[in-house]
Parts: sequence; C-alpha cells; structure tokens
Amino acid sequence: MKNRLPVFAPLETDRTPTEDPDFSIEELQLASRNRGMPLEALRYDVTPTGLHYLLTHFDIPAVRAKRFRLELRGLVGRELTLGLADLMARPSVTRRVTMECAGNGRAGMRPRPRSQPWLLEAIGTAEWTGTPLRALLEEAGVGAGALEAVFTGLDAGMEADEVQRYQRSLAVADALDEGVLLAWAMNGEPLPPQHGGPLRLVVPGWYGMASVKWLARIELAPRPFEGHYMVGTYRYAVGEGELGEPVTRQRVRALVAPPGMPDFYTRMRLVPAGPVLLEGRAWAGAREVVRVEVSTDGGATWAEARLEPAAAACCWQAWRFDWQARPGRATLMVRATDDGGERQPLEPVWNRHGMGNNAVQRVDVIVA
Ligand SMILES: Nc1nc2c(c(=O)[nH]1)N[C@H]1C(S)=C(S)[C@@H](COP(=O)(O)O)O[C@H]1N2
Ligand SMILES: [Mo]
Repeated sequence: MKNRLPVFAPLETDRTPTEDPDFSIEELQLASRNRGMPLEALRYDVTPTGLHYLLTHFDIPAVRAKRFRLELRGLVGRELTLGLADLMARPSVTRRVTMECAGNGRAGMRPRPRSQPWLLEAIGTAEWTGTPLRALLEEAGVGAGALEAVFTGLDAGMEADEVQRYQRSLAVADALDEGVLLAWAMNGEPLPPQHGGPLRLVVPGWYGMASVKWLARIELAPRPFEGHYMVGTYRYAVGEGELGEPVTRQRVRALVAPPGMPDFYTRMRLVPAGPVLLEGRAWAGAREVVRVEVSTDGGATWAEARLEPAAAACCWQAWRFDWQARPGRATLMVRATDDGGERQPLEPVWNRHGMGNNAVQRVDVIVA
C-alpha cells in the first residue's frame, strides 16, 4: 500500500462537547452515513447483514478483491504479502460475534460530545468467516522485541487536524488471542464493502474500533503505537488534554426490542393492555451476562428476566420477560449484570469522547 499521505492545513473544527440541545447538520450528516441497527432487529439471533450497524470514519474505499494484498511487516521472522486467495486457502473458522461501537449511547451524554450521535443502536451480531490471525503470526514468527501489532486500513481522511489512515494497535498478547480473525465473509457472503470488504480484522469482545476494516497492513512494532485512534480518542478521558484509560472491551449492556407498535414521528410505543412478552439481548464483551432485570415502573421496582446462555463466546444472550401491561403510561427499563459483578449504571458516566455509555435504556410506552 502507498504510505505517503498529503498534507493540508487544519480546518479548525470545534469539537468541544456542547450544551446545545439541538443536534447539528454535521451530526445529521454522520448519522445518515453511519446507520444503526433498528432495535426491532434484536429479535434475530444473527443480525441480517443489511440491519447490522455501520461506522466508517472516512469514505468506504472501493477495493478490487483480485488486486488486494495484505502486508505483514516489522518484527517478524519472515515478512509476508498475501492475496485474498492465499488467505482463503488457509484454515478457516466461522465465529458468531456481537459488535458494538464504543460511541453507542453518546447522544445521551450531557454536555454532548461532537461525533457520530448514536442513541442505542450501534450494535449487531454477525457470523464472521476468516482465518485466525494467530496462526498467521506464528507462521511469520513474532520477533523477540515485538510489543504491539499495528493494523492499517485503506481508508484515509482528516481528523484532529491531520490527514491519516484509520489505524489501531493491539498488544501482541491480544493479537495472539485465538478468537481474533482476518475475515473475508459475513453471514456466509463475501464481506460487503461497507463492512470492510475484502478483508477486515474481527476482535471478539472488544468495542468495534479494534476491528479494522479494509485491512491492508499488519506491522509488529517494538513500542506502543501513538496514532490518533489510539491516543487522541477511544479513551475514557474527562478533562481537556487528559489522556484517559484506553477503551478496550465492551461494557455490560442489555437492550429491549421496543414492544407493540410505534408512533411514526415520535417513535412512542403503543401497546394493547394484557400480557406482553418483552424480549431483547444482553452482552458484556468477553464476559458472561449473569442477570437481566426489568423495571416496568420507571425504576421503582425490578424483577428478574429469563436469560439464555450465549451461543458462543463474545456473543449476545437472549432474555425474555412476561409483562402484564395495564392501561396508562409506563417506562420500561432493563439492566444487565456480568460475571465480574459489573452492573449497568442508571445514569450516563460522562467522558469527553462519549465512550462506553452503558446507562440503562428507557422506553416510554402508552398502554391502551
Ligand atoms: N478502516 C476502518 N476500520 C474501522 C473503522 C473505520 O472507520 N475505518 N471504524 C471502526 C469502528 S469505530 C467501528 S465501531 C467498526 C464498525 O464496523 P461495522 O461498520 O462493520 O459495523 O469498525 C471499525 N473499523
Ligand atoms: Mo465505533
């Protein structure tokens, strides 16, 4: 891949968090490029490909599969350059993985970080087919001084006053996790352009930013990588100029498929009185969800939902709850607890990039 990027003067964009309650045209522009999974799709075990959420920072590159090459460089015993056919000839596995954007819930923070304004829909589960990264790294040979693997996508654009490629790194130990895949198929079909075709990284249990799309280069490096998507964002930073802890694995969260039917414009839910089956999904990155509780009275009382085990590691779990809906208004809430004892907070925990907001969902319902 070409390494030289052009230089442009900064655009002097103001992206400080805002108290303005009105969403901007820039946010609308991002929201219509990066669509979410409609929450009624929580009813599918595997999200149909066209309903899976999307997050792309720059433009979706048009990559010709025939000419595509993956470069493995840096502190390896043997550098490799592989075409898609070379990769597909290697042992392949299919994994069902729940992916969530680290910015999911950002629009619910006050003041509001200025970025893709996700409500709660930056989520999806897919069956990814590819070859384990671990075997490829072992074949090439991980050099003694290798600390991190740096993954580079083919897309480029300007952010933080600089033209850059989308790049993320993983500690070598995390890159060697047996779950990490170089994926060329999604739900049994060739990986579509918007999801990173022809080749992407899939890092199960992590927020989506780790799963680099249009993956063209892997470099084993002797020191921590300090690209923008490692230090300038994807950090739990609060104060301006503060670095903050890195964002890594998904925090525990449950969502409910909104019951009944919606009012078109407000999306208010309209539910006939009587027995209502509430259903949804819960996940916790690499951890297991051990409890899902539902409140149908705005958080005054909570009752335990029936929770299914996960179909695979790093895959969401189905839950169900029988609700007797009585006429009037109700606020439904659902919260999950993982096997490490982490439970979703009732209110957002603020940080300046709007990361990891796993505050409980509230769904307002009119029962007739
Ligand atoms: N090359 C590249 N990879 C990328 C991104 C990107 O903008 N460019 N976005 C990341 C982010 S923030 C997320 S949440 C996931 C989204 O993957 P999806 O669009 O397939 O759902 O891709 C990640 N990989
Ligand atoms: Mo993301």
